[in-house]
Amino acid sequence: MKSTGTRVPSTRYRLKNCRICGSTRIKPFLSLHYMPIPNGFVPKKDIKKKEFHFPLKVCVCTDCWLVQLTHVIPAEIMFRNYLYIPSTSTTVVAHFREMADHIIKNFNVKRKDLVIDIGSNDGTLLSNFQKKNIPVLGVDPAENIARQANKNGIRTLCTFFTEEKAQKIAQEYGKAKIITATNVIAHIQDLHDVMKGIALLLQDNGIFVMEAPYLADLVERNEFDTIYHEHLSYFSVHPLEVLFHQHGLKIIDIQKQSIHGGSLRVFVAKQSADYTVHPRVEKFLIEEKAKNLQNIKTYDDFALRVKKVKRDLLQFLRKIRKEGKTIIGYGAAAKGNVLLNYCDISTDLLDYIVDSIPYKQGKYTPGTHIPIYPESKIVKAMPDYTLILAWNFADEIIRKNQEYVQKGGRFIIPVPYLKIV
Ligand code: DWN
Repeated sequence: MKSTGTRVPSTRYRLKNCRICGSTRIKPFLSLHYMPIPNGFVPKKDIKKKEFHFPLKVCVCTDCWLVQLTHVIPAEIMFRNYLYIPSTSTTVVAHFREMADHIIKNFNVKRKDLVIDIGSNDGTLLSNFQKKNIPVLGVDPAENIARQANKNGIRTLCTFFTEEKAQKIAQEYGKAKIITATNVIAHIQDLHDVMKGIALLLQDNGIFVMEAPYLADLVERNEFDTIYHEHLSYFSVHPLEVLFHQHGLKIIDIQKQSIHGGSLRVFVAKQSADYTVHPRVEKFLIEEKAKNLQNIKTYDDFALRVKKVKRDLLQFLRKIRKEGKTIIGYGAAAKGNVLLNYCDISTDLLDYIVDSIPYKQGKYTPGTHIPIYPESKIVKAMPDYTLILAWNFADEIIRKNQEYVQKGGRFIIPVPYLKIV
């Protein structure tokens, strides 16, 4: 059953003010209880070592309506040796190719322009600009991944992005025509420091392009397992507008993206820059009001649905287990670790998990200590059911496992509601 991690007192790391507007009117609405850090995979040799569990709770600021974590775990604990590699997914590789092509075409990026990616990971996004002879620079704090990116030929600084670091980059490399940040702004503790850095590093007609999971999708699709210690903020357009305006920036366009369970791609320029604001921006703001994202009842109702998702999943897993069925997990994702720990699912229900990332294979999941094997195990072992923990890649995973399906294997998708395929 669930490992008894060492609980860090809930008085530590507690948020006192909204991270965008500073308000103290922040209302908690969902607790996922105590949780290990989501990418804290455990090597076999450390399986008996102390594992710290931190409170995982979300609250909403009733002034700027930013949804955010109530406890902030220091970035040093989470990002110095990081195990998430985007290039393991063909979905993500294709997504980044389309993103780079869109930016180059729509903002007339030339071979003299510098493109900087904050949280550049293994350089997958930047490689698309570099292939077109556009100068690139990655910035990522994970030593293991920055080393890999440099080996891949993507110039990468191994550091957290801060205002001070942005000054140094501007002096050494010049100002950027494009700054990108995909699935990283939500991870940032001091949003104002990073925004100051972006504002000073951007050329006057430069564009900042950020992508982040969209709060409206998270709430509508019950994507509670995307709430984890890496993600400090859960963005909607309204609080982003509040944030950007504080730093002389403006949203000029927004695109909805299906990646990671539903994301926003937000295009930002300096308020002084000569870009018109696309009508889509106002449309998003109107839709958010219509979806009651600025109404506390929306979040209380979401919390009730999360409890139903947990109940339904556990009932089904226990039922088939009792019938003697074999069940495994697919995708040792950070979100998967949240679901497993919140639902208290361990080797009592899942025999093991398969995953494509070599860094994770041979390790155990944090908190629940389920062993992780290469994907090839699934067809050899032919478990009766496979719970897709990386449900944001369900199509890609099912597509690549047709032999398992044809031999009678069944997939379980846990969110937005329990589905057996
Ligand atoms: O914001 C973040 C999102 C974008 O990615 C980061 N904080 C961390 C990370 O979250 P995650 O760990 O939930 O990421 P993924 O990409 O949803 O996890 C997918 C997992 O599934 C990876 O460990 C790789 C694995 N996988 C697999 O085994 N076979 C993925 C695919 C597509 C596959 O075919």
